[in-house]
Amino acid sequence: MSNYDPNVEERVESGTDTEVEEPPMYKVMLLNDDYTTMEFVIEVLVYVFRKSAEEATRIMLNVHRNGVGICGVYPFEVAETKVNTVETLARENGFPLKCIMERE
Ligand code: TYC
Repeated sequence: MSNYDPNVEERVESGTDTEVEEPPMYKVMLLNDDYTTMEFVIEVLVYVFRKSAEEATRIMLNVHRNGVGICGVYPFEVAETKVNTVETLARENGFPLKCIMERE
């Protein structure tokens, strides 16, 4: 027979107080430079970061004026893929555009 007794409550130890851990998130940022065209940066923001043309223009101008700007915040592997895609597209098109990621 089993030892199951419906009158005995068992406690489950979860190990931590927090039941669900959120994954760490990473900001993906573009850096300004003097050679990449504004049009190319907007295309990258629309194609890679799925921004509207208006939002892409706003982000591009923010980077152009301030030197750096956030394109989005993602889990590690999504952020890493976007950084690699931006840098690959930039090199293929002869631009020095830099894209970096930083833990939030
Ligand atoms: N500064 C560039 C220009 O005047 C435009 C630019 C914007 C480049 C954003 C890079 O991440 C960048 N052509």
